[in-house]
Amino acid sequence: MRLQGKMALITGASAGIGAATAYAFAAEGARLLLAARRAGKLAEVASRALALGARSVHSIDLDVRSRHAVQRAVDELPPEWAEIDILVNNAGLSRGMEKLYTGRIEDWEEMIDTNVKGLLYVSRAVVPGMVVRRRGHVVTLGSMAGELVYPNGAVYCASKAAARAINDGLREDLLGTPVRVTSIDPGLVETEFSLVRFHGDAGKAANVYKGIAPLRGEDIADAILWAVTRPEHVNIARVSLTSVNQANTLLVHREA
Ligand code: NDP
Ligand code: 8X3
Repeated sequence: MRLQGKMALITGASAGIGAATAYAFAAEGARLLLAARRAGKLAEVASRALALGARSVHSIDLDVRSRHAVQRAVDELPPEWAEIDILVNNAGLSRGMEKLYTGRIEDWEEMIDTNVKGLLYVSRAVVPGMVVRRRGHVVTLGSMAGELVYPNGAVYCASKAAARAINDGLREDLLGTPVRVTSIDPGLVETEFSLVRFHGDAGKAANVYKGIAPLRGEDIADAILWAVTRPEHVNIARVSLTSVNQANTLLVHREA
């Protein structure tokens, strides 16, 4: 029960890493504020989190791309949900695998609006309260893709390189406060990520993980839980993790 008395906002909690993090935090007795666009999926995650031990759960239907909706959602939280101790900036996606000179501009906009602008909007809305209360921890999902660009993925990789810079900048700007800032940078994790990337093409999505033992959402949740349960004077700047079959974004070993 290492998160008893703590309240966490998890964006993108309706699937994948966000849902797994909700379950991991629930098992440690946290109060959970879950945000995403698919209310039905969020309700399923909420009820499982309660069954796993979450002290209480409050769900918000939120599109992080909408600056005003994000600020309104945070401003209008019921008083008992207003004091966020842990923010997990997880909402994010990739769209398409295309050469830069032929890529769909709509895909680029969706990635940049979600992964970069959404990250900024949520952080801008939540972090001031942490500074005033003199407690808080911001955990952002970066990616190996933010460290090493792979072909046909320039815009997604650029969005994660931006997340890395934002995270580092936030840590610098919070120096002198007790608020901690952590980047979690995974390699391939089997979630809905590739299904979303390929606009629902399940065959293409399955090929991404073919012949490897990919990371699971639970593995990433475990790293997040570790980072947020260190002693209060310890700031984990970055956790970089891959499956044993992956060395970096360009080098993956697949069994025949
Ligand atoms: P999933 O597709 O399984 O989950 C993505 C989550 O983000 C969903 O809950 C989705 O909810 C939410 N989301 C997407 N767009 C928005 C939006 N505009 N507003 C609010 N919520 C949104 O993917 P993952 O769990 O794998 O991805 C989570 C994070 O981890 C992302 O930031 C991703 O870039 C990062 N990551 C993933 C890796 C992987 O290989 N899977 C590796 C490295 C990093 P809904 O659709 O209901 O809004
Ligand atoms: C997700 C990992 O390599 O599919 O950030 O881009 S990868």
